[in-house]
Amino acid sequence: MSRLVSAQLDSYELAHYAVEVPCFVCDGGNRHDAERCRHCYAPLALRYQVTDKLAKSSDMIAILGPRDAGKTSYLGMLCDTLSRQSESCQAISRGAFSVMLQQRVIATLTSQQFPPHTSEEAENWHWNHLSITEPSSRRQRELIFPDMSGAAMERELDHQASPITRAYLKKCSGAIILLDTQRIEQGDPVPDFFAMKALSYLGEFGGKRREAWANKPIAFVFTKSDQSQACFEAPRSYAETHVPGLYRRAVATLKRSEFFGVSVAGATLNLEVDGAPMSLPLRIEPRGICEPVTWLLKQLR
Ligand SMILES: Nc1nc2c(ncn2[C@@H]2O[C@H](COP(=O)(O)OP(=O)(O)OP(=O)(O)O)[C@@H](O)[C@H]2O)c(=O)[nH]1
Ligand SMILES: [Mg+2]
Repeated sequence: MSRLVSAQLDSYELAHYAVEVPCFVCDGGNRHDAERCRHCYAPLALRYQVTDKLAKSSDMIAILGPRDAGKTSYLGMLCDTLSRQSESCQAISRGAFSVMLQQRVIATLTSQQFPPHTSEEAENWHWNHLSITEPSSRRQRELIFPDMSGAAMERELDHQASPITRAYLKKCSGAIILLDTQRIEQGDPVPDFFAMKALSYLGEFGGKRREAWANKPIAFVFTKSDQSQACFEAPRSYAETHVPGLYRRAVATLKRSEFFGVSVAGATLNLEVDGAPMSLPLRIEPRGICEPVTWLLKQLR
């Protein structure tokens, strides 16, 4: 019997590590086998998905809103509605990571709770990559957006410190800015101030005409509009009356903007648990969920 054994030489595998894979979001270099970008923590799979032969033209959308604005609830419901409906826009999630947000949000809502706060750590954020078909035009488009933490975003707007956030916002083709109707109804000026700060921040990105935010479409979405019938029925005049600072700025500086009312819950139960306010959805009754995205898609043509 021979004492010789044959061992496979795997050193050629190391050659892969000599070539960096650029992240789709921030263009930072990464190892080919990394799951998330080591700079901005976006899934590296996005890079492969937007360049494979299945890919159609893809746009990144910025989703901006302060903490508790209703981003996670809205985005989870949006992905779920788009993936189920057959008449208007239909969406297919690209990559298993794109189903996570939808799955988590629907699971918490069906257990009659709202989703927990999004972690401030970017490595825990859910990213969505949707391939959307509009049956009327049979056009296909891909939208990519993260569900970011409102607290992290508020910090970013106040300090404007992160080059990665700037790189991400520069690459976005449009934005959805969320305003909390419940807070507006309570006379709280935070939603108005946050949206005005976000517009000022975006306005600072100069560059070529196509890159300037004044020319990009921005949808202002009043979340929790189950709290005000007026907001749901006439969101533009609601904005003029209740968030006048933002309304004037949007009309004066943006070429393409629109206002929408959306809600995920039909009715909520507001409690106080250990001195902290808590809200539970009594009924899941999504309204106006797809309209902001349908409008954005039309603007992106
Ligand atoms: N009435 C009503 N309340 C809602 C609705 N959607 C969300 N909420 C309330 O808003 C809270 C925050 O919702 P989230 O979706 O977690 O908000 P968020 O913007 O993701 O918050 P952060 O992750 O902290 O940035 C929930 O806990 C609910 O109390 C809605 O459609 N109607
Ligand atoms: Mg959230």
